[in-house]
Amino acid sequence: MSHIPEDHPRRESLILREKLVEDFRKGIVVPQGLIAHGRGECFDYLIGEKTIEPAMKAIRAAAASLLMASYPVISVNGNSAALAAEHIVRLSKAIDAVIEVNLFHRSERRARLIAEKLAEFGARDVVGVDDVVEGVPGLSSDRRLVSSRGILKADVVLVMLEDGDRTEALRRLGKFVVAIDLNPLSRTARMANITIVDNVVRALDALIREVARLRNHSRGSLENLLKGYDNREVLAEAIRCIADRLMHLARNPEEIEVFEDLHKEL
Ligand code: PTJ
Repeated sequence: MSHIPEDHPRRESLILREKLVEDFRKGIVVPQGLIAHGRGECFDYLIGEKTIEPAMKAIRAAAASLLMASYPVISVNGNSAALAAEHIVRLSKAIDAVIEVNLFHRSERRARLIAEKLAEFGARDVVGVDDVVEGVPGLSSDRRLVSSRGILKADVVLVMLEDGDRTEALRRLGKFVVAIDLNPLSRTARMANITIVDNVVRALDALIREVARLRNHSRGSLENLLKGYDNREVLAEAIRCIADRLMHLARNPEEIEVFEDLHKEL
C-alpha cells in the first residue's frame, strides 16, 4: 500500500482507495469496481462523509430484519470484500448469517480469491464459489448464479454496491433485501426493502453495533420497529439531507473553506 501521511486531511478516504487498488492488483476487484467507487465517493462528499440520520433509521430497521430472519445471507462482491472483509465476517457471526460470493463480472478465480480473503478474516463457510446454479429468473448477468445453501434459500439478503437489476430480481423471488448504497437515486436504493445510504465501511460498523443493541429485544418490539419503517420516506430524507446541505453552502458562502489570501495571488 502506498504511504499516506498521518496528517493528510483526506487520509480515511485515501486508505479506502488504496485498499481497492491493492485488491484490484490481486484480482479481487475489477476495473469497473474502481469506477463504481468513484461514483460512491462523490455521493459520500454530498452527504458530508458521515452517517446521516436517515441512514441510522435504515440501519436500525436492517438490524431488526436481520435478527428476525430465519436464513440471512450476506452477499459479497469484489468491492465489498476489498473495503470491508473484516466487518462482513464480524456481522455474519453476530447474526449467524451465511456469506455468499456473488459477482457481476464473475470468474471462478475471483470468487475463490474473495472467499480466501474472507477466510483470512475468520469466515467459516463461504458459499457461491463452486456450488452455484442458475437461480434468479429474469436476470441475465452472472449475478443469476447463486448457491442453494445461500441466496437461493435466504429469506433476508444483505447486498452492497449492487446493480439494481439483481435487487429487483431478488424482490420478485420474494426475498427481503437490505441494501447499502451511497446513491439514494440508484435502482438498487429504490428496489430494496431497506436502503442504507452510507459508505459500506461506516454502515457495516454501525449495523454491527445496532445488532448488538437490539439482540435482546423481544420479537414484538423488532416487528414494531420494522412496521414503522418507510423506505420511500427514508430515501426522500437522504435526498433532502444532500439538498439542504448544498443549499446551506450556496446561501452561506462564508462557510465554504477557501484559501484566505486568494485574491492576493493575482
Ligand atoms: O465485483 P463485481 O464483479 O460484482 O462488480 C462490482 C461492481 C461494483 C463493479 C458492480 O456491482 C457495479 O457495476 O456496480 P454499480 O452499478 O456501479 O453500482 C455500485 C453502487 O454502489 C453505486 O450506486 C455507487 O454509488 C455505490 N457505491 C460505491 N462505493 C460505495 C457505494 N456504496 C456504499 N459504499 C461505498 N464505498
